[in-house]
Amino acid sequence: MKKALITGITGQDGAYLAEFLLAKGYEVHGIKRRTSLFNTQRIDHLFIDPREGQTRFFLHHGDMTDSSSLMHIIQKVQPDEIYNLAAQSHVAVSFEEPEYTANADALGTLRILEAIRTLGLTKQTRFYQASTSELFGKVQEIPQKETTPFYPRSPYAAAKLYAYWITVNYREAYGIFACNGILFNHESPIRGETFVTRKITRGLARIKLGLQKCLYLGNLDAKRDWGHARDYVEAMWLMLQQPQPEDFVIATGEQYSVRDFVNAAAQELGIEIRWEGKSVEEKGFDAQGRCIIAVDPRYFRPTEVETLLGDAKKAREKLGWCPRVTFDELVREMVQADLKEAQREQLMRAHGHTVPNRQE
Ligand code: NDP
Ligand code: GDR
Repeated sequence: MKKALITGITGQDGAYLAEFLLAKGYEVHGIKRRTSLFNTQRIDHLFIDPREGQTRFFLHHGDMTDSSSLMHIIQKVQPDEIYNLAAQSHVAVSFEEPEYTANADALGTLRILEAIRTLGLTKQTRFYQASTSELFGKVQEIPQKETTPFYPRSPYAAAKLYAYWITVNYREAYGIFACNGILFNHESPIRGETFVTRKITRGLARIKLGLQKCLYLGNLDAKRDWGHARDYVEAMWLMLQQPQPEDFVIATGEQYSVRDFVNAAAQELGIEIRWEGKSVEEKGFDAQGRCIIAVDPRYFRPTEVETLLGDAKKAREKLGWCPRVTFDELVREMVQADLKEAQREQLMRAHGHTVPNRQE
């Protein structure tokens, strides 16, 4: 039985990847960090207490900023594959916490690679690094592919740039089977609530049910290439099954603006939006003339990535990978899940329960 170790298992991709690998018959180990409240909601359905039944799913406490925990876990598990998904992954937050972001995202990657090397696992353990389309930042070529020059535009992207190159370097220097997946944005119903897609589907679903008045957003003109996380974790696995370690762009090849995403989600909910104004003054009104979308400059970034569009030709040809879920299907799945969530919230309120009114 193959053993996989996933850092960032409690995140969106970690949850989908764990499910995927368990279905493939792997023994799956995950690293979670200690938090004062439970942080395992996305993977609770996979957990079986080993004292109560047979399981192939194990969690270990560790942190990307703590070499000793990483070293200890890797030594104990002796994994065939490591998927390094853990990161401070929010671009806007990285401007507020640049040093921590560099520590977790850049040095954290080095710590794992060093553990593989010093534990003598260079021939045994294959390594996947969660690289990102944010590396392209201020784009130098359209669409972006593996050979497009990088131009990071945030502390997050700069940290990921280090992680990208240290992965390449450990591959070349020590012969580690190490791959960078340069993944474009991928979303799902379990996407973090503060990323723009989930913020939109959750916000509009709550507006539809009268739980929220207005959704405040930043740059509506930003364009992204959005896919579904379930499709993208399969590409991670495929990269580690190849005869040679290589880096791959994973993307849909289709691009939409944040405003397009709002329109698509609103349509799915039967909300008609009329847009008025430009830039910071832009607003979206519903059929009753109520302002339900407004721009809040608080969400603008000091340096923005305006447009990203990927070309996944290499992945198509070498991995046989292509996305299955279309943009409309992605939006529909997210909207329907958030509508259910909002209905649950509405019911709780109707029965007198106190529900926090969390809005980003
Ligand atoms: P999430 O933000 O959903 O998950 C991040 C994970 O990393 C969580 O499990 C989080 O733990 C964990 N983590 C954060 N800091 C630390 C730390 N110091 N030590 C240990 N664990 C830590 O991200 P996604 O699942 O969306 O993304 C997975 C990876 O892929 C990330 O590296 C991201 O940067 C990258 N990526 C994502 C893309 C996307 O569109 N989703 C596109 C390209 C790259 P906790 O749950 O406790 O917060
Ligand atoms: P991104 O995702 O920065 O691409 O990083 P995010 O959803 O945060 O932003 C996408 C674009 O939407 C604009 N935007 C807003 N963003 C947020 N979060 N909130 C808003 O209110 C808002 N309004 C407009 C942003 O300015 C941006 O242009 C994600 C993360 O998952 C990274 O970890 C990953 O590496 C990249 O995708 C690929």
